[in-house]
Amino acid sequence: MSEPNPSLAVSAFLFAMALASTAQAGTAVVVNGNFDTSLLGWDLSGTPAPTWSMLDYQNNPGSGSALLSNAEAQAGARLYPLRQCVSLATAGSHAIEADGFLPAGHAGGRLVVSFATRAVADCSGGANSLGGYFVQSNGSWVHGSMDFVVNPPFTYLDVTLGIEKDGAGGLLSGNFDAVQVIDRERIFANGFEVADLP
Ligand SMILES: [Ca+2]
Repeated sequence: MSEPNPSLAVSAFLFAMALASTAQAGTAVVVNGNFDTSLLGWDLSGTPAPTWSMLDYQNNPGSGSALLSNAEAQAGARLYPLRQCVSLATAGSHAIEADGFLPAGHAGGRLVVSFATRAVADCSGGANSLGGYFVQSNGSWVHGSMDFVVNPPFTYLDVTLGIEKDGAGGLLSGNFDAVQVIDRERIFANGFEVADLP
């Protein structure tokens, strides 16, 4: 399914760097989930292809987002233009979060976050925990989150970001930003929650 990717080596490097920098921060590793300057680290597919956008979910001038498009002829079509296989450091309770934006007054449709835990490092093979959720937006950024459990050896998370269009024809485009996986076990272990109590 994947085509040869010249940025694979760079992605692997960034992945290793991200792993080193966030291993103790209570979050698992999504590479370039904030889309600061590009879509590096994500596998792209579909036509029109996803592109990088200057629009950031917090209006950060130093970051952007991923712009997904759906121009399918048939009604009710769902595409998954972005995918990433994430290696999770630990088992147990996690959450996958993302922020999404669709323009005000857009044709019917929504953004979609789907996930599955898998046992193989390239996210091939069967799934264990799986699920997903819609991000319904109409002119403002909307936050989405869903909990899931990692059961060894299914410690690789297959993350796909999609866009679903209700009508036939036309074009629906929307943005994803701030895609992250929260390691809830690690957060509890480090006492971050306790520190936040009054
Ligand atoms: Ca961003």
